[in-house]
Amino acid sequence: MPIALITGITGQAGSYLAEFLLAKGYQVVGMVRRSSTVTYERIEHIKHDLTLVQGDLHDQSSLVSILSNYQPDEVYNLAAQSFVATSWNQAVLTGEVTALGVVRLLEAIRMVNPKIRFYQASSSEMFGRAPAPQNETTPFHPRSPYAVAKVYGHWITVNYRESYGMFTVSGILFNHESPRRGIEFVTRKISDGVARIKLGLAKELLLGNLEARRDWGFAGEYVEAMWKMLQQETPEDFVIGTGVAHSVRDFCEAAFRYVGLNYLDYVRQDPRFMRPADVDLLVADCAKARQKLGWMPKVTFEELVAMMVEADLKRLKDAS
Ligand code: NAP
Ligand code: F7E
Repeated sequence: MPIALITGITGQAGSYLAEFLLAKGYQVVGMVRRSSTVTYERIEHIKHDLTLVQGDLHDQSSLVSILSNYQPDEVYNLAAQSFVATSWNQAVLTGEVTALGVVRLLEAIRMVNPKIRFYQASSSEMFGRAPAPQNETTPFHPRSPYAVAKVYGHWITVNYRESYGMFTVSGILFNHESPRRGIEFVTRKISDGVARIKLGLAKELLLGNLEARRDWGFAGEYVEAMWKMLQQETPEDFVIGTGVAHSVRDFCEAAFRYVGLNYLDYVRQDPRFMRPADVDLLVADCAKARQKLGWMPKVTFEELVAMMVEADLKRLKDAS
């Protein structure tokens, strides 16, 4: 039975990846950090099939002992301070976890077993201002402390491959969303806001930049691409997205329309949600993933919006 270690297993993508690998017959070891409250909401339904171990990307020795104790064949590094807006308020912490956390894990792998296959969760945010569509050869122009940290994570992953011949790959994923998305990210903030307004629990929805355009796909499908990257004969980096961009305004329009409302009656702009520097347009050219991995997303933008609004309506109705 192959063994996979997932850091960030309690996060959105980690929970889908764990489900996917369990279905493939893996023993899934999940690294969780100690906190005063339990953060297993996204993995509660599969918790008994997982091996959960305490560790933290800040703590090198915890990484070494997890790798030594469980001897994984594959490591998926999904842990990060992943919220872009927070990265301006906690720039040093973001660098510690999202950048240096990667090299701590790579060093631990190099020391314990350099044959382990390693996946790094890189991000389309690294492209920032680079002209769209973006692919594996597009130069980076990061626009936030988060994106800068991810650029370090990307290049150190490439560097360990080139320096030590290790099987390390960087998956450059564009925004992926789902009903399990953190509530502060814009898609989930909108789906939750729409559901609250529809159910009479809120009157308005406060947002920042409505014109930013993103390539939004369904997280449940993107985890297969991560796994496929580690099954290749040679390690290479891949861009993963849908190839279609929509604005935050489009997302609002579609989500409110889904429940029979007009977003213009409820959405207000609030400067508190504007960023010091934003990214205007990200859209993936994922021709390489299509050709080499045979990976293609199926869930459309409209289906994603509907899935997220439905899930929030159900959650809020069940809670009332
Ligand atoms: P997420 O929901 O924010 O999950 C982040 C995970 O990292 C959580 O499990 C969190 O644990 C863990 N974590 C944070 N700091 C840690 C630390 N110091 N040590 C160990 N674990 C720590 O993120 P996601 O959306 O699933 O994204 C997964 C990865 O892909 C992240 O690296 C993100 O930056 C990257 N990425 C995401 C997207 C996207 O659109 N979602 C696109 C490209 C790349 P707690 O539960 O304890 O907080
Ligand atoms: O913002 C705008 C905001 O926070 C998207 C992370 O998973 O994907 C994610 O980063 C856009 C930005 O995601 C609000 O200014 C407007 O232009 O949902 P977001 P993100 O910054 O794209 C990448 C690929 C990652 O790697 C990251 O880890 O929406 N926006 N009004 C708003 N954003 C938020 N959060 N809240 C608002 O009220």
